[in-house]
Amino acid sequence: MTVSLKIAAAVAAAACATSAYAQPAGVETRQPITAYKPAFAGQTRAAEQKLGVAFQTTVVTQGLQYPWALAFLPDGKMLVTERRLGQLRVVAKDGTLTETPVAGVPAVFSGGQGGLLDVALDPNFKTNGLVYLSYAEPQADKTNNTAVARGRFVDGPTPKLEDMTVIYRQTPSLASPLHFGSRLVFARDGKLFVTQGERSIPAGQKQAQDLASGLGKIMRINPDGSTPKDNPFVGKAGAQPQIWSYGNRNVQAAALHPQTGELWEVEFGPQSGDELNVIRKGKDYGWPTISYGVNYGPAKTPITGGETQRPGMEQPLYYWDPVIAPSGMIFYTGGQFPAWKGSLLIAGKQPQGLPGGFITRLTMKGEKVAGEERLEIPGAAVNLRDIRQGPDGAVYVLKDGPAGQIIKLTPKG
Ligand SMILES: [Ca+2]
Repeated sequence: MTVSLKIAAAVAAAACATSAYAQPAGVETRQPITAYKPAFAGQTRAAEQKLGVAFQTTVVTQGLQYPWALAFLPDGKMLVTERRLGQLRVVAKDGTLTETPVAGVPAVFSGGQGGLLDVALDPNFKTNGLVYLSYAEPQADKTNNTAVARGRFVDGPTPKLEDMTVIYRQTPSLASPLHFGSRLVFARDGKLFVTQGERSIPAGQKQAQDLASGLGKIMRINPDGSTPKDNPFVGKAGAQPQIWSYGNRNVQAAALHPQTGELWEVEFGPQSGDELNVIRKGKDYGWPTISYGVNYGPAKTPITGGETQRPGMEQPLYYWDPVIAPSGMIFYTGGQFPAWKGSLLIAGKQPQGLPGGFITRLTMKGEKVAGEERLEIPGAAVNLRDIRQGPDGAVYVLKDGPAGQIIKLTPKG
């Protein structure tokens, strides 16, 4: 080791010693925003695990406006939501965009984080043609809420959704342009999970702990919108029966675990405190009572009482401080990247001041994060909004913004 390297190592060690806790050599080089201590070893800043998988990126489609979600049709085509325009687009396998957007999509509230959000196919799509959309729904009194509608997809030069029906509406509606969630994930038993937000404003935030409110909850419904009888709060006086979990902040990333079939999610924290959670029946995920984040702004004021743990409230499996802006996740199970098999891939964004979007890759050992890696997506200097595994085993990401793209990752060489 040269003298200069020794000095650099000593300086790095000194920097570590002054931070809130001993940091392993993780991928995160920024200082933590908070001084909070993790509840257990490895809950944040796991060791970096560079698998060194070489991949190339190909732009499949450009000319999308603020794309937010992607679903693969059985024939290899793709459905993509354009959030702000409230449009659903059909993209051919070769990337060609059907010029006419899909007709029959419900009207959306498109301010702030609103618009047309997730798109999901019915598990029996091949026989029933049903497509589900989540979106920010405008109300006549200027309030809005997350909603889910479904209809039968008919493809062609002028594609359409027939018999569109709203199957779920979050209540109460609030006048807020923020925190709509949402992802739509079908469980193996055919039930539909709807992830949501708490609408961000104080009036909504506190309702995340209130079972009489639909804000800050993950819902579980039947595909026709009715309530499964085995939901945890069915029959509990005053509780909304669709609730599966509560105390969730704003969930824009969710996927089923390929082995256990359980719902996993990554939710946005405030200023730091993005979380990875396994979502279990009737559990309280703590927001806004406990959090590893602080309020926005240089004062970093605590959320509620500045607590990170409380009995009866779930700890995240993992958290990020500072944030990674998680919006979309998959467990990779494909054949194109054998080294990534079983990894959790999370779409995100570089922190302010740094160029490029990135995918956070986590190696899981059961419910422990055993290693973290960041995969840079060149040229995507805005949020990556969704990530999906294609039928070909390639990884597809959506680049957000007015010049949105579908970008495909395949092995290099
Ligand atoms: Ca939490």
